[in-house]
Amino acid sequence: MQIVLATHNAHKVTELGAILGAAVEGLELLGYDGPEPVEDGTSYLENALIKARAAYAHTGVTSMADDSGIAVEILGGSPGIFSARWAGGRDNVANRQLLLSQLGDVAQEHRAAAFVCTIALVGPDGETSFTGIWPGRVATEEHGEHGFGYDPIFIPEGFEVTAAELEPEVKNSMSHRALALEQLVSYLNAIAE
Ligand code: ITT
Repeated sequence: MQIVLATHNAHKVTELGAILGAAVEGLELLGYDGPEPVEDGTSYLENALIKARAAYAHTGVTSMADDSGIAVEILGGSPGIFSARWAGGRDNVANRQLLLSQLGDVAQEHRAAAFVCTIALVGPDGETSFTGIWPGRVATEEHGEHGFGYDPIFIPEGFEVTAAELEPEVKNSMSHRALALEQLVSYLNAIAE
């Protein structure tokens, strides 16, 4: 079954491919020349559906989109769906620095956060979606070189290092993205039977 991965984020393409154990192709590689959807939804699900519907409408191929972010408890769930542009642009370094400064010297026990990933699948059989949540806390400073986005300031539950200090295989075995994708794979296997 061919599935278009409706994302321009190369890190998502790499992680989804590694989790699936298969080569997956994002929009760039496919030479996508369709319209860019406006992500103006009010939830991860709405935004994931906006991206997957746009890719399916243009390509006619079953399309999968990932909308994700980091939700910080003491900030009422922010940045949440605004994670990509938290500092105004699409600058990961600025996003991380802003979040660290917003938390300041808040104590460890009040720095709870979670990565959230909703994957939407849109195709001729309709629409479905799956969500994965990876709990942890926000670090006080950046550590690690792996991963992307907020990984250098996210300490997953059960660890004392950031997600960016974990080997990619470790992150990909337990992340919000892995949890959402596992459900999607089970769904695809079930409907293929
Ligand atoms: P597409 O919309 O093209 O898929 P995007 O990067 O704009 O790419 P989102 O709108 O879903 O994707 O924004 C996701 C934000 O959450 C962005 O700031 C990421 O850096 C961050 N994020 C998502 N998953 C992450 C992960 O596994 N590790 C670190 N940061 C992550």
